[in-house]
Amino acid sequence: MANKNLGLLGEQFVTDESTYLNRRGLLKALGFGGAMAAMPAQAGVFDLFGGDDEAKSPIFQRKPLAYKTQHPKPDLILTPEQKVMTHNNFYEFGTAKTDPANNGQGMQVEPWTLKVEGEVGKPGTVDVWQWMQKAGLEERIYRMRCVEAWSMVIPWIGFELGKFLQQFEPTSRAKYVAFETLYDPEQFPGQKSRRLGGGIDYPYVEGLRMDEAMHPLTLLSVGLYGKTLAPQNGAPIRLVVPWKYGFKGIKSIVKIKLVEKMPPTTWNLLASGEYGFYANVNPAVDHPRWSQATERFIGAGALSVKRQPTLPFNGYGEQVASLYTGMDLKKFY
Ligand SMILES: Nc1nc2c(c(=O)[nH]1)N[C@H]1C(S)=C(S)[C@@H](COP(=O)(O)O)O[C@H]1N2
Ligand SMILES: [Mo]
Repeated sequence: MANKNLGLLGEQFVTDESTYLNRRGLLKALGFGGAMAAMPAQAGVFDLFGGDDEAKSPIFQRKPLAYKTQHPKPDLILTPEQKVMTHNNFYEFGTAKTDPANNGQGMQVEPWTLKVEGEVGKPGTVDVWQWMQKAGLEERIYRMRCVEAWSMVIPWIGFELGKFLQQFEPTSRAKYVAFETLYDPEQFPGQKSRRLGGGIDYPYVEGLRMDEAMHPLTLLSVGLYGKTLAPQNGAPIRLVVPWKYGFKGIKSIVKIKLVEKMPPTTWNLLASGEYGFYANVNPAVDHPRWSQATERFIGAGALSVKRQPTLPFNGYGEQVASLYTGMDLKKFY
């Protein structure tokens, strides 16, 4: 691991000297100056600055997509594509931020079938790559807030989950939607080893209440920055729920099941006192081990990594707060 990091950082320093010099200046200012020589082996220290740039340039071929752009465009500063693609959580590929980009490049994402079943009049199987052609894709620029208190702004491409689900004719008994990630230990080293996979019992599962699933902000994403998703971002299809913590955005989905009862969710199964089913972004409810009042926004260049206040519902309160009227959000975290 240390050797691999050394090599990658070496390469990066040669190709992008200005970034390196800036970063060194910043490190000095923060009191890391003397430790520079030891830095390359300590990816964790670089993680302070957004964990950017450590991963190898992706070899995975992303295809350009045709999509409608957003009008008006939200007034948000985008996280650079390179950072969206190299600072990831996808424990199936390992728990370090750069593991998904480094270990995901050989993932077989085509063809891909997505099953929709459960409380629906017309269960079905979707060929995701065919669906991409006819879905009427649109760009959605959303904030993303990870429960670990870092955030990004990502130009997703996708379609509304609600509109997608309608074609399967949900029954009146459908109260929740359960999602499942591919289970394939041959492709996911984290599913082979509990240590690499962060102690999660795979497959990764997630869920939404029916009204959350049908909300027009809720997206099934098949791309970002104009192209199809890379494995590390959840290729070929993943969920994006912008007012909830990032872990709700389950990646590489193979099954969607409409159900009557609240389905189990991976992080809640792992630590129910720390991660609830709802997981709405809420600066007023701290994680038991850290504050959720602020976040580290990952922007362009090491110097733009800045702390900013976290917004209720991640800034989407106007659109979604009404889904939770009368609910105690401290209890239903
Ligand atoms: N299957 C699966 N989906 C997952 C995760 C994961 O480990 N496995 N991590 C989640 C977390 S914690 C976050 S913050 C987002 C990160 O998405 P990104 O890497 O595309 O930014 O994916 C979520 N979806
Ligand atoms: Mo996360």
